[in-house]
Amino acid sequence: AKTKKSKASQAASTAAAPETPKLDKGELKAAIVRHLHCTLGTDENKANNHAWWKATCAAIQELVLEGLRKTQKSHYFNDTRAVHYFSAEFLMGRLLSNNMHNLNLFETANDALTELGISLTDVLEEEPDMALGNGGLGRLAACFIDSLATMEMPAIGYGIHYEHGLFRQEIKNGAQIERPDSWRDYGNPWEICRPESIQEVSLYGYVETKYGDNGRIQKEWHPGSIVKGVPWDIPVVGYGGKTVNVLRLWQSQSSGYFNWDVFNAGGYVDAQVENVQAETISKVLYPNDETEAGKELRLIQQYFFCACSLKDIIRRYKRAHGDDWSRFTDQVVIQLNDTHPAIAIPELMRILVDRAELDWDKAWQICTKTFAYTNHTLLPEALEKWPARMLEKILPRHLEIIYEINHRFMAEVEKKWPGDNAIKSKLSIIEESSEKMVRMGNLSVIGSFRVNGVAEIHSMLVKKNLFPEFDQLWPEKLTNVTNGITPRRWLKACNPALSALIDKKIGDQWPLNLSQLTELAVYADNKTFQKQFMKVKQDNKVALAQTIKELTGLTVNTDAIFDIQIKRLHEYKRQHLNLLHILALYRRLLENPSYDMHPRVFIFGAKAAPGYTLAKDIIFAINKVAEKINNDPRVNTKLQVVFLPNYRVSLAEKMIPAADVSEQISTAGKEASGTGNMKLALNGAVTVGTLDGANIEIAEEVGDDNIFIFGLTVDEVAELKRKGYSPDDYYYKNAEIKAILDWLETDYFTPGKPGALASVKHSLLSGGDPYLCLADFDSYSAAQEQVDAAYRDKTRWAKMAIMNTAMMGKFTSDRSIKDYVDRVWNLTACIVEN
Ligand code: T68
Repeated sequence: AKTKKSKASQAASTAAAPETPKLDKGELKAAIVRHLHCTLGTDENKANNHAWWKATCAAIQELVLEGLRKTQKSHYFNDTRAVHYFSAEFLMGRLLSNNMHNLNLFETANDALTELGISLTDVLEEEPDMALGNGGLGRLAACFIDSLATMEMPAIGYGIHYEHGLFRQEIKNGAQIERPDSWRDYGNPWEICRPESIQEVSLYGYVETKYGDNGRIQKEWHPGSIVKGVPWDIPVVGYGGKTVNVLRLWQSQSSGYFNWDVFNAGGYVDAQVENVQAETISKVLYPNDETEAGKELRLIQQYFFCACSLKDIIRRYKRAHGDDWSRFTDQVVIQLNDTHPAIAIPELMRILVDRAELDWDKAWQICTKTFAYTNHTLLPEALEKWPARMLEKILPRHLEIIYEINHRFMAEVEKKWPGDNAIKSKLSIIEESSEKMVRMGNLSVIGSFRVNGVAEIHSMLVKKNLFPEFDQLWPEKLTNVTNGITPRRWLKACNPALSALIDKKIGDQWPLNLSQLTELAVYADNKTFQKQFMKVKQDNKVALAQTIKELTGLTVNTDAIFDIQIKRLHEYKRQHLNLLHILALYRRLLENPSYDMHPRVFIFGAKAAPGYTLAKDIIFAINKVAEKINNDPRVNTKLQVVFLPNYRVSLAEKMIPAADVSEQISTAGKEASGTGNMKLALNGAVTVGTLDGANIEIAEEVGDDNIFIFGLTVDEVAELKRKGYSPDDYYYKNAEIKAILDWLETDYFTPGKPGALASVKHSLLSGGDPYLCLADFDSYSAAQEQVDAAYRDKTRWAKMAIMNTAMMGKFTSDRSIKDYVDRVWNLTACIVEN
């Protein structure tokens, strides 16, 4: 195996090791009991696990808030430059276990609760996930703010305080049902309301053009409605507990400009309508990942949190620098997590030009030194565009500003490519289709000083296919920052047994310097270490089997290969390719009962966007096939299929440590990066994957012997599409594919209901198989045979698993943050004294 170390993987965090805990067991016990009494009004005899959870959170929060106060004081006195991470999503998961780990209080808390007769594990299970995000993009934001605090960087996350996060998924008769998520119903012990920092946001109305004394044209926006933004702060504790940053989430509220006319006419109830409308803004997270719904409320959500956040930033800046804007870009950098917060660009221009009365060029200079933009997708259906008419109605002044930005930019394009109208129409922020549209991607590139993709290949494709002319115009602007994950949550906290084993071998500093894991590589062939490593994996599998039993009633074989695919359900992620292979195995076993394979349990977790019919059909198909196979005694000793409902961060934490195989099988060129691939490999799962996103960089790190790569490459995909891809060719030429697809149309899996799974088949034939499942099927199936052979060689497999853990150093989010700090944000750490 390669032992090459990438430059990036040598990134060392600036943070120091966690110190001795700030509380001993006795003090923590006393604090928990005190909160049980004085915060919750109950006592040790009456308290249930939920009360114990709240009391424990409150005890921990005391220390968190002390750290927060010191951090804010330190940032204030040092007048630090800070990054402001704007994201419509933060997928935080649970906070208690994480905060205890980062404060080095986990063991102490465990002992304290044990002495009180309470199980910490049970207490942790009481915490609802903070699921304010859809998937990878939202979880990336959560990992990044963890790393920023750990590395003692002045940073603040800005987002939306959704009342309902991503829906809770139930499976009824095999189908996905969406239920509302109510994560705050019984209170959230972590968040702090800051009424002193409420902001007001304008919407609708019209723009008045006036002439100032100097003859200058002045624009005044007369809003039609005003809403309040109430900030809720969630402390973000760095590992070691020194820096505690905040995640500030805005909740919308009626501005209280009561509709008195209606009220006086006796319409007390009707007058509340306005309140309801205002409060709707932060009611619910849109559950669509990778598609743009174009809904008015979504645009209002985006503007709402950007406007609140900018006001908040400017208020803080003015407190230190008054009306002198000359230092703004020294103090403030704003990272746009995809285009969702792109409306912040014209909003800052509006503030600078209309309010601060800076001239346009000066304002634009400030703006383009403030923003940087991360692109997370190349899928055309995910690139945000807003109808100009919608913008005009909601944000009339912003539309004017966007036109002005575009007008000036078009002049630049004319200089570079004189007379080239094709390039102009491609680069324009305005798309002149039947309905005029505003392209938020173009706006983001034009308004930012740096633009990054999230894995090497993705950034290359951003330059080559998505924004090639922008790259020619500004060769320095487009760059790459490969994603990462926090090893604190995704190894130390979620896999305590493996963490303890690693500590014993290489010491306990790896959570801060993940490259140290390479020191495990020398033990990859060591029989004793292999045994210890695989024993941990086995125990984790037994624990997951227990969870599977509780959630589905199914007893799985823990000697089988645990083969896991966990991610949002999407055609491009190809859960249905996995399903086709499962069907192939099923057929082979039926045709040949002695078909030679190691027992395997295929485990899925996935939510489908509620309006994405085919994605829901694929979930239904997986569940129906699972039901049939699991109840078929002819095969179920070798083959089992599990669909775990309601996949989310806390469930991922239970599944990932138990995985033998990690399925990363997107069509090459479609998955920007992936981050689940990193989490699974870090926990010793071996990847079956395409040359897509970060899989490529994972393969570089672990070496070809420790990963199963299959399928068409990006270039081969392009070539096949260019030549004209016809799935029928594969259907008619490959008897196994034909048999499987035809099987799906019978009533074999849905007795009495033939055709219930037909949509999956049709998407792959008449539907054109847009993601090339059939083209990649044979290669995938061959890779799976190699997996089977490798697993049966126990020594070989143990070595592969160890090498995966050992070589994941590059993928710590600390390294990603270091890349952003060096190449985009230009920040310096601010050491917070204890
Ligand atoms: C993901 N994107 C990428 N989008 O798919 C994944 N989209 O490859 C990458 O690793 C990850 O971002 C982090 O960079 C998403 O998760 C969304 O969730 C989303 C949500 C709303 C609208 C569009």
